[in-house]
Amino acid sequence: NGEINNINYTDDVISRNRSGSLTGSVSSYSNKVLVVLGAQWGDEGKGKVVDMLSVNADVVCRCQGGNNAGHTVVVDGKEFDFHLLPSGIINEKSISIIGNGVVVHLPGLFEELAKNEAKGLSDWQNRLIVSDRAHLVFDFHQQVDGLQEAEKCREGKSLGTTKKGIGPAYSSKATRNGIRVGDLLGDFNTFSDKFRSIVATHQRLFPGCVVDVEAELTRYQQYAEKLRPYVKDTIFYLHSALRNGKTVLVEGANAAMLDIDFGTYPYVTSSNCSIGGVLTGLGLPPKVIGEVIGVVKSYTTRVGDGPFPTELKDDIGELLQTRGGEIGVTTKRKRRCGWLDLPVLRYTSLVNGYSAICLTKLDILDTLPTIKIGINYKLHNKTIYNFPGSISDLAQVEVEYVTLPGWQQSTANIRDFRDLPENAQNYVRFIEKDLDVPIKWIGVGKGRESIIKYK
Ligand code: 2SA
Ligand code: GDP
Ligand code: MG
Repeated sequence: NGEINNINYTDDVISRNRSGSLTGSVSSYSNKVLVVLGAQWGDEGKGKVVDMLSVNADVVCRCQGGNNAGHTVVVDGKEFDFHLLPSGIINEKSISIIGNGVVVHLPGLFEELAKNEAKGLSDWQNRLIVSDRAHLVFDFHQQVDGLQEAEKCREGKSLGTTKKGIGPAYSSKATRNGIRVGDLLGDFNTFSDKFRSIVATHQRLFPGCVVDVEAELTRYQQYAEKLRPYVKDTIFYLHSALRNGKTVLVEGANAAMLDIDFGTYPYVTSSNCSIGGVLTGLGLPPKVIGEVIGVVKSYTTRVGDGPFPTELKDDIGELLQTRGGEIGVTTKRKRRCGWLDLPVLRYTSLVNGYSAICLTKLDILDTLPTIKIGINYKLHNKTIYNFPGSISDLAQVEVEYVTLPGWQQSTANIRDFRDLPENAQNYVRFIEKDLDVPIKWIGVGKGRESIIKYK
């Protein structure tokens, strides 16, 4: 009937916009878009933060990445992991959008829906929208991801990708050979031609890539019909929602240090995981962006290869890994762990412009007698004030630390900042003062309820 969740989505609105009565200006939107972004190398706990904020959101969107992401939400002790679906899908009152900047592996998407349905996710059929402009990730992209990694590994230069085909799919997009959701839903013969051609291109480059083209086409013909009810022009939908006073929340995937432009290139993912990706991945102008919440883990983790200046390859690193349950949600790889790195956070704060921070996993530091924080990088014995763009410089930096006293008591049941041990309060204040961004929430456990509202 042209309405989803009371958001008008009729041609009528389009034509009225075109004739002038509703156009104008995005400045007339009464609500600004709320954005949640990872401030380090990912897995900061964005899923939990989005779940918390989605309670007040009409629409929750993913703007980039694919099912490389793994976002955990724990509700009443039940753990959900999301990869392509926005974590807000759990909230029965909000619409979930997979935006044009996302790369979508359809078998993965339907598997994820089925898995979560079995865990109690309901009514998603009325709440999921996928952009017609989103690019598809095919199984052959995943194969190529594996083949490229194996080739790099032989040269000792692997990236440690999730092998979900993300790099190859964004490559297809950039070389203009990609196939979009809209292509799949259009004329199937045209889609088939495109598919045959993209497979041939990949097989020329990677003779080891095996594809049963006819079987894939049959499978995708079925996916087309399965997907059709959920596909829309999400750009228009989102603007209609905003025009109608709806609240929109965006869930960044991966994180700023994995951003293809600003991260530790080439040890990055293939999308813009920082604020720019929110605009290009959803068709939103900067004017409509409101709060940008940086999610910061109280220490640092990284999964995959690449430089990590504050990494701890000792017992403390091991302790953070075990206590923090630092295991990849998608690949089950152990995450590398280290101290909090302020040069990283100052840098990503510049790029993303955080208006607030959510500091997660403070409880994981509960048992430590002392806690270090990386405060500066030195390169060739000189303090540097920018974040090195060169990977070889970054691999050579020496980190200067401050050591703060730990609190050695459990924070897991604390819900008021004033009840935190003094040393824990000081740890939080130290970070806040350095970054000059208010810390609004502090995470002290996995569950939805384990959060301290600070400011
Ligand atoms: P890719 O697969 O091409 O995006 O990999 C490129 C790099 O990006 C890293 N990356 C991630 N880092 C942290 N978390 C991610 N999601 C999963 C999780 C990771 C997992 O939530 O735990 O399960 O391993 C994620 N996705 C990509 C990746 O490790 C490479 O360094
Ligand atoms: P995301 O990719 O940023 O959404 O984060 P992941 O879900 O990949 O990893 C974060 C992990 O930390 C998950 O297992 C969460 O359940 C867990 N988590 C999130 N916040 C907290 C917290 O404040 N304390 C503890 N102990 N665990 C947390
Ligand atoms: Mg994750």
